[in-house]
Order: sequence, then C-alpha cells, then structure tokens
Amino acid sequence: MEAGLPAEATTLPRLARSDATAPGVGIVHLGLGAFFRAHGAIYIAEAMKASGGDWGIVGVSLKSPTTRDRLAPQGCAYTALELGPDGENPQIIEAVQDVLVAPENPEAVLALMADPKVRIVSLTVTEKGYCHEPSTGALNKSHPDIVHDLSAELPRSAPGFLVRALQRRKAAGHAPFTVMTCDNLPENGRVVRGVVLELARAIDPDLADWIEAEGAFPATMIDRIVPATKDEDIERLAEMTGRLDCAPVLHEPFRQWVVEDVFVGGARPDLGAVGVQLVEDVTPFEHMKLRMLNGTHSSLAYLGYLAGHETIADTMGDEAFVRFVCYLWRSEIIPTLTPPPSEDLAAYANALQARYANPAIRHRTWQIAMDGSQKLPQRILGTLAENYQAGRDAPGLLLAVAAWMRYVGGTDEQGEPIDVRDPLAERLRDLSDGASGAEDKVRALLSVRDIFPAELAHTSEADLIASYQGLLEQGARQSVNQLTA
Ligand code: CS2
Repeated sequence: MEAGLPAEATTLPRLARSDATAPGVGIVHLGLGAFFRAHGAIYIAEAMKASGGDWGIVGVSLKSPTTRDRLAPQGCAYTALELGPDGENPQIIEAVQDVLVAPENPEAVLALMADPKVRIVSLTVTEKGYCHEPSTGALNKSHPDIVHDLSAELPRSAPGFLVRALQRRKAAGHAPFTVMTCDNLPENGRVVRGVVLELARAIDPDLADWIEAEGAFPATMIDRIVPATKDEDIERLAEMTGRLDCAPVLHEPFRQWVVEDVFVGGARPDLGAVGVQLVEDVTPFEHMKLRMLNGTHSSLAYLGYLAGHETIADTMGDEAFVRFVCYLWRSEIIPTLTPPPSEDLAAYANALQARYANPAIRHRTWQIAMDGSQKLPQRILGTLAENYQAGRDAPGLLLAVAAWMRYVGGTDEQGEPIDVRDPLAERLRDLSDGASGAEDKVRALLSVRDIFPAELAHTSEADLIASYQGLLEQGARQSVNQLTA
C-alpha cells in the first residue's frame, strides 16, 4: 500500500477502470494536479462522450511521482466528488489514460509530445511553472531550470518540454501541437507563447520563427474551486462507495471554462457541446475572474489566516469579512472592469459570495496563501494601480497587500510561526527580518521588482505603511471591521 494512505480503508476493493475501448490519446497534460482532474479532464470526458474523438489524456507530473503512484493501480480512473451545500455527489472519471513522471523519464515525455497523434498539450503548472517574471511576463533566464534547459536536450521545466518537443516535431516535419494553458494568469496564452518563443529563440531562431508562424496558444479562463484532498476525504468516500480510491478530487458544483478558439488545424474536442464558452477574446473574462474571484480569494486568505480562520468558508462566517469582500467587489474591483459579453458583474459577485460560503468546501486559507509573490500582480496589484490612476481610494486592496506583507514576515498575530510556501519565501523573509519597524519593512518588500512595478511601489508606499501599521496595532479582524464599519 502506498505510504500515507488511510489504513482503515485498505481492506476495500480498489477502484478500477471500467471502459473496455478507451479512446486514443490526443492530449498530453503537463502538471496533473487536482485542479485539472476536477475541471478540464471532466469537460474533455464529457466532450468525448457527446461527440467522440481520440482525446484521451496522458498526464505528466513534472515533479513528484505521488499522483502517478496513486492513480496507476486504479487504471488512472478516479472519483470527482462534487461538494454541494446540500450533499455530495461522486462521479468516476476515466479521461486520463496514463501518467508519466517527467524527472524519472523525460525522454518518454518528449517522445509522446513529439508524436503527431498528440494535438494538444495543456498545462496547469501553477503561476511559477512558467518560469517568467510575474511583473513583466518575460522569461526568467536565470531560473535554474531554464539555465539547464537552454543547453540540455532533456528538459526540466514546462517551457523546456514544450520547446524541445516542438523542436522534434519540426525536425520530423509534423505540425506543432496546440499549447493550451489552463493557469490563472492574465492573458495566459500570450504569457506561455512569450516564454516558449523566448526560450526557442535562444536555442534556435528558426525554431522560434516556425513556432511563431505555425503554433497556436489559445488563452483560457478556468474556474472551479478545488480544495486539496485530505486522508479523511479518502476514508469518507470509501465508506460512501465501498471502493478505495486513493486519488479522488473534490470540487464545488460551479464550473466555467472560456477558451479562445484558435487550435492548430482546428483540432480540439467538441468543447462547445458541453458548455465551454468558445470565444474570440478571453481577456474580459480573465480580468473578471482573476480580479473578482482570485483577487478576493487571496485577500480573504491573508487577512482570514491572520485573523485565525482555517478556511474561506470559516472566514465568510464572520460578518466583518462578508462586508469587507462585498465592499471590495463593489467599490474597488468592479469599477476597474469591462463586463464580458453576457456577464452581469453584480450577479457574478453575489454568486461568488455564495460559493465562498459553501460549508462543504474546506478550502484552507493557507493553501490559497501559497505563492503570493506569483499571484499578487495579476490578482490585486493591477487593480490597485488602476484605482490609483483613476484617483479612487482603494483601502481594501491596500489592506490585502499589507496582510500579505505581514504574512510573508513569517509570524502570526499570536507570535506563532507561519509556514510560508513561496518560491521567494526566503528572500521575502530576509527582507522583512533585515528591516526594523513597519516603515522599513514595507519599503523593503516594495523594492522587490519581480512583484511590484516601480511606479506602483512609489505611489502606494505611504498608504501601505499606514495600512501595515494599522494591522500591527489592531490585528486583521479589527482592521477589516473598521474598514466597512
Ligand atoms: C485559489 C484558486 O488557490 C488559489 O490561489 O484562488 O485555486 C481558485 O480556487 C481557483 O482559481 C478557482 O477557479
């Protein structure tokens, strides 16, 4: 039995794959985390059911073998457990056919990606997986994995796998695959295209020209709240179904996927048949979602964590936070947005409020607080900058940034250590520790150009110092309460 699985459940029969005639593989997915399995993979399974097509998925884990070790003994079938406010609904998903672990066998991953039967490579590698500078979008050429991938044939990074596989396809005279990013980045198609072209150009300018001319990088907006699966969820599901599934995913009922309809040769699953919105321009949808959902998620995560709340639903159990988040939507976020076609932003905010309050979703503030250095620019800082430009006060967003600063300092309001997970964690901690007093700490953190553009750092400095000082003096809950009192 795999390490770390709940012992009580192990006498039950293991979940197994049921389909006799699996569809052929057409998609390689890099970064087979819970999110893609609870979102894209389900849509793709439904699209194949509705309209056929060889769109079976091979998942690739770029780091750890855990997902493969849990999925392989069950033929890569898994349960997607929908958590509604009124009950749970399990569904078996069989869209994933195999899982490869890149560090174990990068050659196998490249060989598959170079195979012309693969027409789409999709990605959920999180913000930091693109190895770009969040504030500019440029490839970070000093990133250790990129330094490696510039010269090595067998890559380590997601951009490295994309470029080396495209290089093989070009050499073999095959068309490129479509690169479909499904990460929460603004203009995510442009970002992945940018890092791929930059890396390709550094390796072989002809390759970059070919990718530029022949490739496709549709932007997408993806949405579904997917909290991490815990051992007790695995046990509960086993009790419910009588089968042991060691790799279930949990998700809320809501889902949305907006995709820019540009695929190489038009080849894609029939996503339109299963509710995916295929559009010409994803940007207004991305802005709406990143600012209204992810921006407030991160704000609630830092402030909620500091106020002692374990989950978003717990945080929303506190009226002060509900008033705060509604105020953020109404007064600081919606005024910066152009509504996407057929979306009503006030209704969208109301729906978000209900989604956050869903008590069945135990989405930890600590989980959302991860990787803030990669998330803040597109979730909060752009909105903040636009408020400044429009001459509007934005004390709520400033408080959220101040809470992030307090959080990455590594000590909570009770003096307990915070387990800060962030690629820049050490640097941020050193900057915070090396400065004495609120003013210096805020200035030190504002000097990180990967996160804060110079102009915003300059404009917001005095306000952030005041906000940070307020947080130190009265704590997160009181600061939130005071803002909307
Ligand atoms: C969350 C997102 O963890 C996080 O940072 O804000 O994963 C969020 O739940 C999804 O983007 C919802 O679509």
